[in-house]
Amino acid sequence: MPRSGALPFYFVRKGFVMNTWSVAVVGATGAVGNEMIRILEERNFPVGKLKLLASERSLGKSLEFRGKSYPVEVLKEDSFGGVQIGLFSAGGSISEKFAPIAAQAGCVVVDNTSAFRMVPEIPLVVPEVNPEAIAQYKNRGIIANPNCSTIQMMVALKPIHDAVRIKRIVVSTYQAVSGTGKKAIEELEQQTRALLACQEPTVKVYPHQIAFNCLPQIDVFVENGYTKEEMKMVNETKKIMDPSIAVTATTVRVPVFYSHSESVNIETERKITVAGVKELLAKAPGVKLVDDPANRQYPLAIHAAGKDETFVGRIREDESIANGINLWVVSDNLRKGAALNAVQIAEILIQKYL
Ligand code: NAP
Ligand code: 3JM
Repeated sequence: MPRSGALPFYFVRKGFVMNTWSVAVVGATGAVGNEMIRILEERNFPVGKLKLLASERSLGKSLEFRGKSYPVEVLKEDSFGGVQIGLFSAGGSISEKFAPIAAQAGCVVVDNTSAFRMVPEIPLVVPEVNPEAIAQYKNRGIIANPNCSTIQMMVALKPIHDAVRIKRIVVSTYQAVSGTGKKAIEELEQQTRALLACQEPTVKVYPHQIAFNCLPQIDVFVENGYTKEEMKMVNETKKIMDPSIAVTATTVRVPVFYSHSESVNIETERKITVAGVKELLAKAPGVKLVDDPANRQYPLAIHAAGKDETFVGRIREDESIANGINLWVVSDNLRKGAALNAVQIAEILIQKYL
């Protein structure tokens, strides 16, 4: 039952009763918001009323959902009356201000930003890993969606951790520009065109040119010399999977449009063979094993783009230590890394809790 007393709307269709929900997408015109709308449609989420919210810049725009056009409305403090589920992806400061306002109005917020991820009483959820944490939505009316790079790593590592306990993770990421949003997608395209036409590229979104380059900086630097993105991977992994796991990360932006790739090295308490890891991952929820080096088959960003699974391959024993494994993990950062994970959380929420 929704906390607000805002009752779900029941309607009868072709002889059976269906329960629908009033949903708001905050940041609907953005890269994540757009994917959110597509995934709600694809998965046939029981949307009754749909409210699309963005900034004044989007006033007058409309977006399609199930063949119908919906106007984009300006996000305001009174936007959440009667809304039961809010899918937020308009940036951290917007979530900090508006998620508590929405929760107060009785809307359960699934927040895609880093604003609430490390707040102890707010659950941080990857449905394949810790779906039981969703029950804690009651604490503040907010559920946090992890960072994209953390999500795909958790999906791949959870079965291994359950089997042989992971002690330490060393991860390096190769992250797509779509993780930064629609302006960054345009910037990579424009810089690539400019450079191929022997013109000066314009550098606006990133601190340096991203086309034909790799930037070892994602988000801002913090006091310990790491970036905030790197520390998100460290802290979120501990909160989602196990606080005793040691994690160190290097996060790199690469000139790829969609899908983040990761080189992941793990040290485990008990020995596991490559065959053992493959056996576990072949049946792991949300994972697709692509590991056939003889035929040059391994996960690729261009193949993962537009897909729901987390692709894992290049599984090798780390011969430099007793119990070590290397893996290559690739997933669509806007889907499993953001919108799909949020919609999966909302699905569990309505099936089990509301
Ligand atoms: P984007 O393409 O730049 O889109 C930003 C969205 O936020 C747009 O809809 C924009 O509306 C809206 N917005 C900006 N300022 C606003 C305001 N003052 N009031 C209302 N709406 C406002 O960015 P994105 O890639 O979709 O990412 C958005 C956020 O999602 C990020 O900042 C991040 O916190 C989060 N994110 C999370 C993950 C994850 O891994 N979970 C991944 C990517 C992003 P206009 O079009 O009107 O400007
Ligand atoms: C702000 O690829 C990326 O840059 C990560 C996605 C992202 C995030 C996030 O989810 O951690 C982009 C911009 C954030 C944030 O901190 O909310």
